[in-house]
Amino acid sequence: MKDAAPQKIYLSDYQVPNYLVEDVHLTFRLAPEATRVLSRITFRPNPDASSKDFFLHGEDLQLISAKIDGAEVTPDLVVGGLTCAVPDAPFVWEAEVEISPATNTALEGLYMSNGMYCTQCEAEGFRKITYYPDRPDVMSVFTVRIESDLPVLLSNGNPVTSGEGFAEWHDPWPKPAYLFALVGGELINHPDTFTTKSGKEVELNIYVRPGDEGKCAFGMEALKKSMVWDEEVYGREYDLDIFNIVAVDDFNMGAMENKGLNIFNSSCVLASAETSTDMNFERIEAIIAHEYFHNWTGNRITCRDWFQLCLKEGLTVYRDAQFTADMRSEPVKRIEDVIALRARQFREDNGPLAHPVRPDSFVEINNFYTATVYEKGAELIGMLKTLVGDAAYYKALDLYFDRHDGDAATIEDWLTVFEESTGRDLSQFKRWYEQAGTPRLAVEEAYEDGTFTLTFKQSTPPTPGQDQKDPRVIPIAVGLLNPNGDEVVPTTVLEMTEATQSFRFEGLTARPTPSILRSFSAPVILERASSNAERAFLLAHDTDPFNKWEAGRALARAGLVEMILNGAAPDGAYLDAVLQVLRDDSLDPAFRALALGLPSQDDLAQTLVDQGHTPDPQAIYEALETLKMAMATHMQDVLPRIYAQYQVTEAYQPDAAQSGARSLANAALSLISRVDGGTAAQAQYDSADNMTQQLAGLAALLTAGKGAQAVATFYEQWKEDRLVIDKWFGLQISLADPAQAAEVAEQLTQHPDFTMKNPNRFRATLGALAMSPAGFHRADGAGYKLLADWLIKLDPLNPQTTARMCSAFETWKRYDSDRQALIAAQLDRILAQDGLSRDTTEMLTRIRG
Ligand code: 0A1
Ligand code: ZN
Repeated sequence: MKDAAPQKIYLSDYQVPNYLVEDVHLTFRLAPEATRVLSRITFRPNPDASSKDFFLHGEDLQLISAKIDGAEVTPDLVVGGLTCAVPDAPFVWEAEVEISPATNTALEGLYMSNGMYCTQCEAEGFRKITYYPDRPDVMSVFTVRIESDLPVLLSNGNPVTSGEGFAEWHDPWPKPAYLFALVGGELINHPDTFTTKSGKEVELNIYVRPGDEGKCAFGMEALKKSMVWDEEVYGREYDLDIFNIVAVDDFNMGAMENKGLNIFNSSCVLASAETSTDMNFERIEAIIAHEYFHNWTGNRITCRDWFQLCLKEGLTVYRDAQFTADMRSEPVKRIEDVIALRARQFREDNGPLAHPVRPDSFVEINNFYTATVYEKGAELIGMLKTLVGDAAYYKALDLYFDRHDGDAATIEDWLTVFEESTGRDLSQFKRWYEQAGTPRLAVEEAYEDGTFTLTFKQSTPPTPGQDQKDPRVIPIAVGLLNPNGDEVVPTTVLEMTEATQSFRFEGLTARPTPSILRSFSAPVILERASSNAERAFLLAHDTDPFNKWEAGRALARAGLVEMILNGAAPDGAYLDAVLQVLRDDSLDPAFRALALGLPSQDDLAQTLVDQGHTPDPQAIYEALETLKMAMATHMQDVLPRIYAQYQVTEAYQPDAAQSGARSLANAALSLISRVDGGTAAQAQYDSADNMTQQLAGLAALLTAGKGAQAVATFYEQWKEDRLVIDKWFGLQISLADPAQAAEVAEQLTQHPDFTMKNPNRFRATLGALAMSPAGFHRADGAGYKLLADWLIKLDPLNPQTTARMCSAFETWKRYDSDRQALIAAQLDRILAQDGLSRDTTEMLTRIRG
């Protein structure tokens, strides 16, 4: 059955399931193009349901036979599944279906990757495996038998028995179908064990393709650290005898928290010093933690329906960020997260794809695994914690785990727990879940007779389908500095609840300089008239590391805007201020590396739009290049000193201290290469014994225009390592001259190693182009056309990845009318394709507006 016209699904239409599932037995007879799936499911009518209609989801299944209580039945095959007459009492449903994993290029349901069978069921992939009520509020215990000659056969839960050609698994914890997983392959195991705080021994395994076994140790350590951390910080223990992780090369997302059997994009778990950068290590540690933490926030307590996705994702992202902050540096993690939030979530919130953290409608749920649901969802948890305080937060979490263990819960359940446990009314806070758009927070200051007054005004621009916004509660962390730079009022959280609200600080002896929104205490855009002198003052004196960094960023941004709009020269005050930071050896090197970073091209484009201008992508690019050159010359005396001082001489470790030192040295190298003709970069490239150093060398060579030879040797050295070759594809495009980026990308799509069947490779190539604004937005439209050509080719194979990449076009309305016309033509060309997927159609229709 093919899909009919895409239907919009509304949160307000939620109905409880008509039938509940007591238990599920599945048998898989694995064969690449003809896998048989036998299901035996005990259903019972739901006493709370108002209808007796029996409907099972099913897609791309060939039904072989069906029985109810042992008697053959002939169900009606309808769009998206089947219906059948059933008894008005508990009954046993049996079905046999045939599916074809080898031809499943969408990577949803059961598919094959390099000869290995694996599954991806979130959000609605289980219906491609067998007929089932594929919705998260139907939870059941699963027993799974896998029949195959492959040596490794895995599913959720604990192993029951295995023998020649089969294995059986039983998962005692009731779960929704989206957490089901199966793996079969010739895999190598990296084993370990963990003893929980109550003394239970857990077997841990990371399964990988032969050849990758040397890249598992870091992931295993990260897993064990995550298990300890969740016990210590949230009191959460692991609940099965075994925890398996499997690495797969072809995967649409980062990783998946299937109960007891996490499946990872190999790029998010495999790590070695030679092949992974410091940034890769940090990300891998965070994703392993994220998936592990889902065992409680997502699996033990799941979501009632997909509108509640942020219930598990916002909370789990928040938890993994806390973990990274504890393992590494809290301020550095916060700055990195805010950079990412602004780059992805603010961008989304400000355009045609804006939606609430808890959306109220969707066509394709896969399109709502967004920065808003994940990252803004996490910001909401952080704000809640700031508002109620740490102790009350953990007390509320204990109540949440106690009360909702085993439930498919809602945001209402979550907020009720906090209301009951803290006595606070959270009805205004709830607006953060319901209203899309980033609030603007304008601030004015007054000082009189020792009293300093801050007056805030909040407003949120309209977003698609939401014209009016109500004021939200905003925690605003503020500190005050006196004129000599000392802090006179330490961080204080102001709780703003009105549209306009003033806060007074009394008993001051001089007009202070405020440091507002410390640690980025709320996901808002602060609008504050400030002078460069004041920014430089905060950069020098603020005790809050986030705002110290933020002041430097604001200073850089202001100077760049002057350069872009008025052809101004680089701002000398900025160059002096950054030089001071660079020289200050008392500051964390990782912080200094971040302070040397500049706002992105995309950030500057949005800044110009906010100031009423139409951004010229090429002018933005050139201003950034000019400023980097000015930094390189202005700091010429200090950079080589920094570069030498922060070389790591000990054996490579991907920890915070070493990676901080390398990030500062490499930030210096990147500037040095602009003035030394690439000499230092070549030396580093030639002598590097780890990927962080080698890739930084290669990047600096490409920036210096001296990369050709290194690009060739790098390929020769790494052509057997697909994750390293992804980097090779991406870097050549993102560091290409914007005038050539589209051609470079196009040539790379002709390279024998390019394949659109692997999402990592596709993203490394076309994604790199889409994320290089000057190249992508080249005035002749070559970037738009190339991306559209490839999205058209990919959509029939992999709708999910195609749809996600459409967001490259989400900012199109900010550009001039020529560019808008070129983009519109490409959007319409894609939309006109016969049989375009529901995923891509929804994304492009929303973007087109
Ligand atoms: N729940 C996973 C992410 C994930 C979501 C959807 C997927 O397929 C559509 C796959 C993975 C996580 O948050 O890690
Ligand atoms: Zn998640």
